[in-house]
Amino acid sequence: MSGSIFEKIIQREIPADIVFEDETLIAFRDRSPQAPVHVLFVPKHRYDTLNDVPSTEAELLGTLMLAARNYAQSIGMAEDGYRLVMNCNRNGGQTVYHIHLHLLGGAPLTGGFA
Ligand code: DGP
Repeated sequence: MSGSIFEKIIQREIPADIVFEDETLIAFRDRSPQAPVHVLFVPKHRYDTLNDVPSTEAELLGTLMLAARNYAQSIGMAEDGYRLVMNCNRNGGQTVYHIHLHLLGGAPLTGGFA
């Protein structure tokens, strides 16, 4: 399959507002923010959906969550709270087929998130 839009961001082929990066993942602001803070945490190794992640990669999923938690803490958002979301496939509202964790916060979040 051809490169995902997020692989293009990782490769610096298209611009993004990157807030964190290490050898495992990259985090950048969502281009269509659904909250005052809306950052995507994306593993550099691509899996199309959560369904494709083998159980041997449990650590990768934990790493994504902890990176999002750490970022929320670093910007002073953790005490007030935030939401983490990973959409899967059509009914989950997934539009980019390269797994990513949404971090949403900065204001009270009411209702759902799609
Ligand atoms: P999801 O619906 O869970 O697949 O979320 C995909 C998100 O990715 C969506 O909120 C919009 C965001 N997005 C899509 N393309 C780009 C892009 O090129 N740059 C940035 N920064 N965000 C993007």
